[in-house]
Amino acid sequence: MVDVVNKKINFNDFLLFDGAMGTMLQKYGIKRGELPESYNVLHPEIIEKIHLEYLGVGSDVITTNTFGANRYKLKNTLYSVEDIVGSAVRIARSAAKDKLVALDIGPIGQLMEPLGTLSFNDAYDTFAEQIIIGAREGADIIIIETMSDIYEAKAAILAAKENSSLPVICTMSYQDNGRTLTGTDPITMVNVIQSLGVDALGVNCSLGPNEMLPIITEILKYSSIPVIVQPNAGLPKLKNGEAFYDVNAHEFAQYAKIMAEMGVTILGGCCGTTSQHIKDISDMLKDLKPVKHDVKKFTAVSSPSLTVVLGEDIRVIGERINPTGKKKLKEALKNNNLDYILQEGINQRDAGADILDVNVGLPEIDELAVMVETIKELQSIVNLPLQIDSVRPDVIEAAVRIYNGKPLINSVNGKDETMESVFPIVKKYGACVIGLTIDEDGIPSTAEGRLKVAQKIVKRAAEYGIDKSDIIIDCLVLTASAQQSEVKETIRAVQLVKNTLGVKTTLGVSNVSFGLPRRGILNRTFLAAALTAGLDAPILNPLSEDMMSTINAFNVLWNNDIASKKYIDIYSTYEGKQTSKEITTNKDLKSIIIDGMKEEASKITKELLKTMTEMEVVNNYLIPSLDIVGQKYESGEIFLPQLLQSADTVKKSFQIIKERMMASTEKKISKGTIVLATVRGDIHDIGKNIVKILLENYGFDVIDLGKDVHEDVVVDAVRNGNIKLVGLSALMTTTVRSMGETIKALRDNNLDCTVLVGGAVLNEEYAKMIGADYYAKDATQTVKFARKLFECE
Ligand code: THG
Repeated sequence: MVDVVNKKINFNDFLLFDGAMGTMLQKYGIKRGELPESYNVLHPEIIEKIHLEYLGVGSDVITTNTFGANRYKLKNTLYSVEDIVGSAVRIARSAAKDKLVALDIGPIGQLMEPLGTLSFNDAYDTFAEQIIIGAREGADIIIIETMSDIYEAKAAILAAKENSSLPVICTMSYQDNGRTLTGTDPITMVNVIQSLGVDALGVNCSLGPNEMLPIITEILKYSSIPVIVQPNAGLPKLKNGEAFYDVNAHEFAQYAKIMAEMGVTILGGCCGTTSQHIKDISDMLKDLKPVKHDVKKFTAVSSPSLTVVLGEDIRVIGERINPTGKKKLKEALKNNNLDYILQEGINQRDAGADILDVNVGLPEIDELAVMVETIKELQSIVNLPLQIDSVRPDVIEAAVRIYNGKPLINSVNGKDETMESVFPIVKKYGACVIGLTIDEDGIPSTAEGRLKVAQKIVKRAAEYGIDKSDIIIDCLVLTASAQQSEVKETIRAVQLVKNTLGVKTTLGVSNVSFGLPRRGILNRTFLAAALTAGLDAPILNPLSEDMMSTINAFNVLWNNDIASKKYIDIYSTYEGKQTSKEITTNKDLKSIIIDGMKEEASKITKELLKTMTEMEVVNNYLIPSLDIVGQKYESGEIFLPQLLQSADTVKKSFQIIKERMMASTEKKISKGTIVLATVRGDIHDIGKNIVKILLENYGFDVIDLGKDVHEDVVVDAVRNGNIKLVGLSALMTTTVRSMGETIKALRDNNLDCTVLVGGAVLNEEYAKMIGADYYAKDATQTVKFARKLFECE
């Protein structure tokens, strides 16, 4: 019988994890290409020995050997998830005795939609399978680690919480620019992941302890739950074809001490760390007490790479994705014309909105399906946090579940029934929520009455475990035409609620003017008054110049815009803005590509081909737009998701162009053919796949040999295709050597091709050493190089 007692874990004290599994397995002779997880079945005694070694030097928690034990990574192996996870947990469980076993959950190894093909639900099912087995076999903790996509992390956390009652820890891996691969920064990670109800969060892998310090500093500023750090033993170096890490145990423990003094309470090691590293930390911790880090609660919503904090600046919530009074939008919703909605989102973003309200409630459509579709599409195009606006709890839940980030729910109110149905969703999915000051008795006519409702909402929310920092109160704007005497009561209420409850506030500003002429005049005047009362996040039409300029002016007059800098920037050379309608209809292919509007791209490309040749479209539109996107990516203005979205949009144009060319002449559009392969022994092909997408969208033909490719296969492909450029990738420290062997095979066969290499553990120096011609540090570099090579021919 397995011991399935759920141990109490004391997160108030230090908790010491173990170090690397892979590094220890190498010590015990694992070979390149061997699946580390297969050792659970083939050599359980070695896995047990490693666990015992870590326990022997003071680990409180050992981590199961299940990093890659998911159905995708095990697909073409002899092993099932059941075998690998089941045996791993049983080995750890019996080794651990009264110490803790953490079920290790690593990334699936596929790109999530819309970057790749893995859907949110598939990711969830994949994780759920691992978690159910792990929990059944007696794991004490679930550790979701090395996540670089926060969407995948969310799927894993939901799977853990819905399929077990175990504590959940989640760590993400950062690049040296302080963000994860898909662009998440520390505040966003904390805001999203902490809200999903994990027990601890932090950083692991990719970086050494020194490089992690600035990221840890940021995380500690925002996290009100325990923070965990598991660094690599430095940055990878290469010697004799193998990667190694050179921060020794003593030095590693010194860093761990610094981290503990900063407020980190859970420590351990990732790649390159051994039992010696853990021993030194264990010894070091004996003289230390956990340090409480002070965290100020904050109110913020997040997209995957942008967190909007309320209260620091006036934050604009764009109201335009709402069919009320909008004939065209109603039509678009009925005809399932998502492009129209996406364009509304883009226009509002470009006009300066910080958050977008999304309301698709029309009686004649399937609101739930349309909402989910709209959220999916919108979040792939517009990098702003979204506000989910519906009166139906089922619609709200479906939307916040698939939302990538921390959303704002619009709304709950003081009615018992509404609170009972919406608060559980707010809590479970870690959202912010707008609380309307209305209840069973209607909208109180006085400010004091509305405060009472707001107090009731905050109190009831607390019973569900929702902090008031996640509540934004809306004191409700009445229309001047119908309830003139109560308009100023709303302004008074904003002030009263803010001062009494200390919550952030919002108002649907444009409500004030319904039924009166020249609504803009009333809207902007009311807005100014509400801002002086302390309104934090007005819901308004950002395309209205009057509204946005009122906010800019307010920020000068209220001393928010220091030295009027922003105001002067905007207005010193200002010559009036285009109106919204012009923005919408004059879209050219370049901005469509930069915005990533896939469907529009096909349409406009067809238009352009009426007056231009195929190559003119490619050279005047497609390539220059991709260049702009590439520059934005390099400068950190956009991140991988946006880069790939634009690349995909170009693909749509290319399809049209290719079809056209096939139909007309024999002319080839291909700019050259490139062979890509992930080298022998390595099954991590995300990097190679990203490169492939980009190359294809620049007009190159790609022969993708796949992953774990033997050097002979590469040689054959290059010879048969008379290939001039080969791209090789390897991610693992154990497989970079295959890269050298592949290059050697190409050279030995006298093939006249240029070889470009890339991968996480590589660098310029090593690339030279193994005889590669070029090292590409990311996908855009590969494209740059390919263009140079082929355009010079
Ligand atoms: N509080 C909260 N949410 C809200 C409101 C609120 N959501 C809805 C609404 N009020 C805020 N949103 C809008 C959206 C559109 C308009 C007003 C408020 C509007 N539409 C024009 C009309 O109806 O004539 C059409 C404008 C156009 O075509 O551009 O005015 O108070 N929490």
